[in-house]
Amino acid sequence: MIKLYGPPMTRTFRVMWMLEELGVPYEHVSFPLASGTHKTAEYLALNPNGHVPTLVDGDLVLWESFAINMHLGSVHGGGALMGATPAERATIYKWTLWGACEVEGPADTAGKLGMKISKDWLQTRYRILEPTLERQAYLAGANFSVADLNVLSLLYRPAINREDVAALPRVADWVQRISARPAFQRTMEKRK
Ligand SMILES: N[C@@H](CCC(=O)N[C@@H](CS)C(=O)NCC(=O)O)C(=O)O
Repeated sequence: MIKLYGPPMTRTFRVMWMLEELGVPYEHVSFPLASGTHKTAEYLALNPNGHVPTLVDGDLVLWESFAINMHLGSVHGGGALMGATPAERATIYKWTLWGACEVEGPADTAGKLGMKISKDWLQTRYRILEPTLERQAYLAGANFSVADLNVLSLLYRPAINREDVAALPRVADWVQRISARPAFQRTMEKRK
């Protein structure tokens, strides 16, 4: 059985949500970060970064939450969440890397330097989503995909305030539609 390490209030949340969307059973090894479990030799053997989440799927040990989600989307649920065509799959990579490189990375670095990211900065980033969501219902096309899950999960990081996208109509509507998904709601319950 798949094993997922990490507490729900971290990026582990997005992997829990992905597993819930796919209906894949898993063993959840949760611990408070304050326990330092993710810095023990045993854990570092799985993930030398000493970060969460880590996923163990048979012989495969994976870290990097977005990579984990793309792996899960490729091997489970008939690949339905990883795009129907090579172009959709490439678009999923695009949005996922955009989330990591253009939003989460800079926001985390700012936090580590004791800087608070501004509403303007966040809006500039999220405004990028508007034209795509004007043309189509979801980031990679007509259907919900890993791209939506990965990018929306950014808005559930404590450093990023969801209210900041309220002025972007298409993004706000997309947030509302996706947050209403039963798998998302079930995962939020587990986060409490
Ligand atoms: N890029 C990595 C970042 C992982 C990461 O920084 N996780 C945080 C929790 S959200 C963590 O492990 N923090 C504890 C620490 O750095 O000691 C990913 O997406 O998985």
